[in-house]
Amino acid sequence: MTARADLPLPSCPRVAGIHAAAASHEWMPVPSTGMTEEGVPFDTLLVDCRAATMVAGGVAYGAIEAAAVGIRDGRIAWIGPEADLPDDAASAHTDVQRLGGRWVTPGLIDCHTHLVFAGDRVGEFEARLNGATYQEIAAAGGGILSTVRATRAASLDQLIESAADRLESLKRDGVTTVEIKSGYGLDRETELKMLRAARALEGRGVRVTTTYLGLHALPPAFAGRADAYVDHVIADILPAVVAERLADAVDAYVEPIAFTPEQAERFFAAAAEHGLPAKLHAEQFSDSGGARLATRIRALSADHLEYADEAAVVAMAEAGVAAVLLPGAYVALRETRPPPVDALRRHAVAMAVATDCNPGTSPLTSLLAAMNLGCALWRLTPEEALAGTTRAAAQALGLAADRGTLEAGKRADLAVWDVSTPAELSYWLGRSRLWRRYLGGVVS
Ligand code: DI6
Ligand code: FE
Repeated sequence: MTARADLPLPSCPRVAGIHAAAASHEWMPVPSTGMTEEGVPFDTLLVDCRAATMVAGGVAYGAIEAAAVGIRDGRIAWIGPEADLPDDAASAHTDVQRLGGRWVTPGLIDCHTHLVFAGDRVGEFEARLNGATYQEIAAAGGGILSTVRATRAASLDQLIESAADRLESLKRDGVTTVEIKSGYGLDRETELKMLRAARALEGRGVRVTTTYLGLHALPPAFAGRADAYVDHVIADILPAVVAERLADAVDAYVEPIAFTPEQAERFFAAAAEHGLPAKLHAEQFSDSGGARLATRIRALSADHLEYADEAAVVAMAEAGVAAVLLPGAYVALRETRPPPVDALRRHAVAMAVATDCNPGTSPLTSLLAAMNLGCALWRLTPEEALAGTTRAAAQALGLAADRGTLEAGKRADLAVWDVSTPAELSYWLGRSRLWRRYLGGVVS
């Protein structure tokens, strides 16, 4: 195959006009940089399909009826109405695939998970239904700490295999990128083991981004010495994570039962010196200032947000911090205070939706179910729910330039669905209509 870098850039005057059209959100074929229109056919050409591009600002879902998608070198090289395909789009070497009129969307992105852990918390689930609260269980040494004990005891392979099983369930929902956090180790060895397990899952037909959740809970060895634990994380664990390049971002749990904004800020400042962006568990059970911290340090996202007020939302909008909504935890904990969806919408904060898959508060392994719950519980529109697992989820990971919409230049990570409209993705509860997934243009 010809190396893309060797190709001359197009001197075609149409390119400037085409980009201007894209900026005004009209749908036109947009050649990616480096694409020539003469003699460079696509590796793969998808035709006879409808595309929900999820590009914002135009028609609903950024939809293109009778669409075609040209793929080269694992990326989308062209997308538009099939009738506008360039004449030289296909050669004898192009794999032309007819999709039978099905809908193509960006591959889904689960941007907040704790997929790697050992054991389960079924007993706690029962205890909560018998009246105990999550906070009481945590205070009594259960909760996160019980998963920490199980995760410390597990081997690397056990962590990989148990997470791979949950990952298969996400893949059946069309997920092509998953974020995975550590945070059930609370010591150097186990945090590194969790992150290595997460990285190992990259070979299993998805792209993985990893987050070092350095401040999740206080380990018993540091009881009553939270600041000393933060010092330890900064001095001893974070540098080891960085040395092995095991994390793409860092996270902290800001709550009265976990860490203060000041402690989180100290950790985030240290991570920033290593070039790692921040994400936060913020305002899940109380208004503790997590969202305001997220805006102050320009975090990628603030996640949960049930107790965030409008002022926090305004600050998030100004700072470009994405909101990540986690209906699984809300349902599992039988919460009744919804996140401020209306304010987020009015102030145009990107709203992602994720599973928060974890053994304690969100034993949810279906991103499509999270979309349905976001609609049913909080009145997201089905279009917002799909944007929440594509465009907004990419933003929450700092990957908006690379994936999350169907646009020339982005990765050809796609999901193809047997649905009549993209709204149907949010309509079913517990049913995936996935027909096929592409990762880098290859059926996977
Ligand atoms: N994400 C978390 O990390 C915590 N809550 C949440 O939604 C605690 C998870 C746990 O209890 O294991
Ligand atoms: Fe979480």
